[in-house]
Amino acid sequence: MPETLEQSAGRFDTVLIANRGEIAVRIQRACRELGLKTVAICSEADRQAPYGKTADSFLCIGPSTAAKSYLNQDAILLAARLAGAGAIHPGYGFLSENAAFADAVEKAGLVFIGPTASSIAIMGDKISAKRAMMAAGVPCVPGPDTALPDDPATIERIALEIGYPVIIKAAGGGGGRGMRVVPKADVLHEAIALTREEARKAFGSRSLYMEKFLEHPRHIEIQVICDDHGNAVWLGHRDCSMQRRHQKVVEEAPAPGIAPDIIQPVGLACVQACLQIGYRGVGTFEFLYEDGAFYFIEMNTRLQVEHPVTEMTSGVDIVQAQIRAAQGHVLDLIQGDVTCEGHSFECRINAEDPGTFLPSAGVVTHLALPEGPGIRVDTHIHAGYKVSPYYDSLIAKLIVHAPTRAEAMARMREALAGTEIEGISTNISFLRALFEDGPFAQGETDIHYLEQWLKLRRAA
Ligand code: MV4
Repeated sequence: MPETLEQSAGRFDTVLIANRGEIAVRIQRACRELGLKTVAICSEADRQAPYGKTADSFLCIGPSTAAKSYLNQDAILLAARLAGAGAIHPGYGFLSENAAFADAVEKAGLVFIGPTASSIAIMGDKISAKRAMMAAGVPCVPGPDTALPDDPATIERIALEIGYPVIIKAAGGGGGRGMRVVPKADVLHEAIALTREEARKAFGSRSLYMEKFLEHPRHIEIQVICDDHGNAVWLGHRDCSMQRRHQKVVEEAPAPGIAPDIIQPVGLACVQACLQIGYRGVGTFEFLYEDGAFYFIEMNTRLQVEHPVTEMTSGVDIVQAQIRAAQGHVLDLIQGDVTCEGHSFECRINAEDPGTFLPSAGVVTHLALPEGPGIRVDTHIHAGYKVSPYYDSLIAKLIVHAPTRAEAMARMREALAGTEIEGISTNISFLRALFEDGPFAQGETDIHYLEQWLKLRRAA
C-alpha cells in the first residue's frame, strides 16, 4: 500500500545539528519544542560549549579547524549513525549549501533539513538560478541567462546591448565573491580574463555571466517557506543593505518605504518559482532594489542569520516550520494567513576590534544582556565563555520588535545601552553610533552607505 500523508510525516525523531554557536542553540530549542531529540557535535575548541550540555547527546567530531570538524562530512555522518539521528540540520554556513553533502545525507538514509540536493545545485550555479527565475516570471537584472561565450566580438555586443556599466560575475560565485565591475568598453576583455582566472581557481569553473551594474541599489530579501506537497508562502521582506565587505551588520523587516502593491507581485513570483522547481523548506530570494524596481540576484537555500526579524514581524517560527517541512508535514499556513505586524531590527554583535574589524578572541569576563518587551537575544555566550579564533566572529544577535520603525529604533538604542560585554572587543560602540545616524533613521540608505559612513567617521 502506498504511504499515506500521515505515515510519511514525522520521518525522524532525532536531529543531529551540524553547527555551533548561536544557531546551534536556536535549532536545538526548535527541536525540543517539536518534541524531537537532539544530537550536538563540536570541534575540540567547542568542547566546553553549553549547547553540548543541553543536547540529548554530544559528540566531539574533530580538531578545532572547521575543515576537520564542522566541514568533515564523513565525521558528521558517522556521528549521526552512532547517535541514532534520523535527520541532519546544517544551520547556516559550513555545509548548509553543499549539494554533495545533502546528497550524501539522503544516501545514508537520513533526512537533510533543507531543500533537495538538486535545488541546492540549481541555485549554487548563479546562471541556472537566473534561468529558473526568469522562467517563473521573477524580475532579474538585465543581461543574458546564459554563460558568456569566448568570442570577443560577441562579448562586446552583449555588453553594448546591456549598456555600460556592466558587471562580470562567476557562475560559481555569490555573496560578493568572483565579480568585477566594468565601467566602459576599453577594460572589458581585461576584466573578463581576470574574473575567469579567479573563477577557475576559486570555484573550479570558468563559467561567467554579465549583467547591468546597478550603482545605488538597496539589498532586499524575500523569505519563503515550502512543503513537499506543492504549497509555498512568502513571509514578507527584509532590508539587509547595512553591510561592510559583504558582511551584514544590521537587518530589518519590513524593508522601509516599500509599498505593499510594489512588492506583492514579486513575492508571488518567488512563490511561483518555488513551486516550479519543487522547492522544499526555507529559502531567501535576494534582490537589488533601485528606482522602484526589483532585480533578482541570488537565492539562498539555507536558514539565514537574519531570519529572526521575519519571525518577529510574521509571528512564524521559521526554524520549526523548516523542520516540519523536512518531516513531510503539510504547511500549516496559507498566504492569506501571513501578516506583517510592526517593525523589527537585528544587530549582529561581533567579537572584533572596532578599529580594524579583525576578530577578537579571548574570555568574556563580564556579560549583561538586555531584556524587556520586544527584546530578544540569540546567543551562545555567557560570562566566562572563551571566544575562539577559529570561527565566525558573531557572538550574539540583538533583535527588537515594536509597532513602528521609529519605536523599534528607540528600542534597539535601549537594548544596545543595556548590553555590556567585557574581556573581548566588540562592535557594540559602533552599533550604538549607527542607531544615532540621521539618514539611517530616515531609511535612506543603500548598499554603499555603511562603508561611506565608516570612512567619514574615520576621517572625523
Ligand atoms: C550586483 C551589484 C550591482 N549590480 N549586481 C554583491 C553580493 C552578491 N550577492 C551580488 N552583489 C552585487 N551584485 C549588479 N548587477 C552590486 C552588488 C553588491 C552588493 C549587493 C548586495 C549587498 C551588498 C553589496 C555590496 C557591494 C556590491
